[in-house]
Amino acid sequence: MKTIHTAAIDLGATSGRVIAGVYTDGKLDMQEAHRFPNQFHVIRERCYWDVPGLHTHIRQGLLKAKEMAPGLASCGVDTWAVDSVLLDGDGRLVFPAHAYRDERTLPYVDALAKGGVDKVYEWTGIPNQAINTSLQLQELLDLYPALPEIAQRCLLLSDYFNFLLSGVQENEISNASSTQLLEVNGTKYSRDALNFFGIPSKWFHGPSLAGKLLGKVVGIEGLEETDVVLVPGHDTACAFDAMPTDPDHTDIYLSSGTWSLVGFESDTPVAGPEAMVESVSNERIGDGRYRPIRNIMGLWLLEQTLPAFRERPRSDEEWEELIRAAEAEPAPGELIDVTDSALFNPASMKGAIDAQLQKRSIKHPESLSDYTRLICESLGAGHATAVKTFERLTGKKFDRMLIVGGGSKNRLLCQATANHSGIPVVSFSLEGTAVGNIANQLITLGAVKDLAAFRARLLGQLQKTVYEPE
Ligand code: LFR
Repeated sequence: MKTIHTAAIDLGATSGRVIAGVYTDGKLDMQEAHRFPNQFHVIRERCYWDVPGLHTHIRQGLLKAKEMAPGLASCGVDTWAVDSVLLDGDGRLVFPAHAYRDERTLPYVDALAKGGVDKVYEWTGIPNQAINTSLQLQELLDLYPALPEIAQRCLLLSDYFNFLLSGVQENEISNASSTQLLEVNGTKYSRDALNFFGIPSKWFHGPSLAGKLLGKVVGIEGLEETDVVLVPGHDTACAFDAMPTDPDHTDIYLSSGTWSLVGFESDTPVAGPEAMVESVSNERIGDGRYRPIRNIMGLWLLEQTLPAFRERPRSDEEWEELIRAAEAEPAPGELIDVTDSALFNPASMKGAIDAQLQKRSIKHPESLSDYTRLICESLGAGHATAVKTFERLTGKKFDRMLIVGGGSKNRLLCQATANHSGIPVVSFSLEGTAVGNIANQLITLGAVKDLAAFRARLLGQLQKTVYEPE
């Protein structure tokens, strides 16, 4: 029986981690090698990621993983989507990396809504959203028309960290599909979309499907024998890969963290004018198939409300207490509209929620537990709407919702989702993104046949909690 050691580098918008995976005889054990907070920084109203800091944490995390498992076979990187860096011909950064919550793209959202949005959706299957790479690049190109002379390549952040680790520049498909620049009916970048946004086609190559060896780690002493595997670069694609779905069920998935991503796996996109109105994003799986999703604001609403309260939870026990107190509150009569763009990046989330309620002549909550209840119920309703939308658009009937990620541990959120959607919610308290990342490494290394085989084994090992609709 052979043991294979891998490391998942999994970067989220509010925290990053390097998880060491030990795979022996069909069983996966995961241990946290390194965890660190992440946030974007605001300088003169522009939002930036600390890319050098993240790189330092990746290196530290890999060295710790290597200490835990001297024969570290491979590593893989997944990150949040849409944010990119531009590189010159020597691979040097042309700009610091902008963060997607920056309001610089808002005028571009309006402009696209007024002209072109239907065409762009027809070409790419991605709706008009402020976070899109397309609009982020369009803004930079408008400001700096000479940019294409200096910048030779655009890499999403997962692609960029792969480049720093392996020396190889590739655009990976799952993250490429979040740019609004990939064609929806094929696996290439859309010439139409690139032309429409005025983005040089030389900035993007491929894209490559996940599941390929990029080469050995370069520049980190002690890791010369470790392979860098091109896993799905988008964290949500990794989380969906980790869903222990079983072939007897028709499952819809929820990856619940800063964002709530509700969607399913499909051989075909969910396209057309109605899908556009419903903001269906036809993102991709690492193998090129589709992962139609609805992108809902998520636990960002709660995370950002906490700073307004002195008694905010700081440990697992305090979180448990907060959830218990929120469960004891009466269910709110009126919910927040979780699609309200005023909640995207407000100076005060509590203030923005109160303002939305006030506009609708609804009294705002008082205590943190009241807000927690209101937010979880409202997210539950948002998740349910997404399920119903997909059922209406596809004619499918989903009989369960599988949930992974931070929110899968939140009973209130899981129960609210089950209640509003009328189907059982099956929670797997799983670091889904890291599991999917490791699964893709094991498949690429030849240790596991394919995703179906991985999921079947995983399912046998997992504890699950089922929330029946009440
Ligand atoms: C989740 C996620 C979502 C994407 C958002 C912004 O971490 O990757 O899928 O829409 O972050 O990149």
